[in-house]
Amino acid sequence: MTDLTAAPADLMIETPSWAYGNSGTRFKVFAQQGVPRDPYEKIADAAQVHAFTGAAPTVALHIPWDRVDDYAALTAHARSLDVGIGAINANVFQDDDYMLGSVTNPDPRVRRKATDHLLECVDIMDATGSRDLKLWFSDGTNYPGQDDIRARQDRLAEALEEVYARLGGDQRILLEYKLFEPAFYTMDVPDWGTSLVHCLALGPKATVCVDTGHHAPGTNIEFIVAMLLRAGRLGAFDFNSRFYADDDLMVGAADPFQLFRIMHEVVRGGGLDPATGVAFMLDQCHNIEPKIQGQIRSVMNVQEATAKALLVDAAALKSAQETGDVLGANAVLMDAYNTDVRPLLAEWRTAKGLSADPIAAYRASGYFEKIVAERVGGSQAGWGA
Ligand code: PSV
Ligand code: MN
Ligand code: MN
Repeated sequence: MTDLTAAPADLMIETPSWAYGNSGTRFKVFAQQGVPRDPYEKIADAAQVHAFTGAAPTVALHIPWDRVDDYAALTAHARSLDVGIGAINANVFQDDDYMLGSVTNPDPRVRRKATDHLLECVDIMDATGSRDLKLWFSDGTNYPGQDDIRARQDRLAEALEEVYARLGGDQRILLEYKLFEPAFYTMDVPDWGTSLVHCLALGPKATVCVDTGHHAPGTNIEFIVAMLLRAGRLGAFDFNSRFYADDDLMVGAADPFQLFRIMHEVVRGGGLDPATGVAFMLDQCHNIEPKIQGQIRSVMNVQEATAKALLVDAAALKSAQETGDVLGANAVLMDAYNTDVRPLLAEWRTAKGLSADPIAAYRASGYFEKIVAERVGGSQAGWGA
């Protein structure tokens, strides 16, 4: 059996700057107390998640939501709080110019503007030391015939090629896909197949980002994970959970068994080895729950699913599979899933000098009361829906 005391602990999870700001739906963005007023304060909140979990050492930025004048100063601020800047997420979906698309827009002027923004994001990666450029395009069409489906793919490929050529030595593109929303007829990158085709054409520094909320209901996400790991192109996860669509709820809240199955394939495919290059990120909004605690809970949920996946008796599973023991093989997985790993994770935390109960420790720390007193007029995450 795997050494449970080491591995889930080594899994590092990136938190998103936008999770700390106010968020909501198209109906209402609820203002919470103490939310950050700028990227510096978002990073300070992310540092709290790391301080109490020991497992969230980086924070992803979204540009322009997190645009600042001096990225070296922002990076130094993060360092001073014992965290680093993670992926740079490019936002080419909020300008009026992008109504008919960004890099796939029929208008070359808009395409130029969008590609320039992606290039600016690589400049920011240079300044912050970030490895990953995360690209999600809201581009698509609402009506049959609205635009040429194939020409849009050509425009997308052209923009990606230009950005890929600009990447530095160890920098990567993470190309995220999404089935629908905001476009309802076609999305230009609707699924992992489309993302993979573009990544393969670009080269080894282009990999797929699997956002767990971006599939049709019932999609077997662990199968996608297995395929991408096999192809060496699983670059990242955007973890969240969903009941219906892109709900962006806390990962492991809606379907912890699915998260376990995903992490089982990650373990099976060597995805916990940092050399495989899989980045584990959260992409969530905490519309009604306290945000820092929501992030801490999410990190713990990923750790629990990972610990259970590491408990799978690989030798017993292989033997059952090879002998056609259907029920035996399934039992191996279910035994691991049904194990309560919380005491083991509590032990691991204590051994690392962390509190066995990160949420209780955070609540007792007084940080929330401090930010409520200090921060007046916190800002929206940038993401109203
Ligand atoms: C789009 O739905 C998405 O998943 C992308 O990752 C965006 O960057 C993010 O959400 C914004 O919340
Ligand atoms: Mn996402
Ligand atoms: Mn999403």
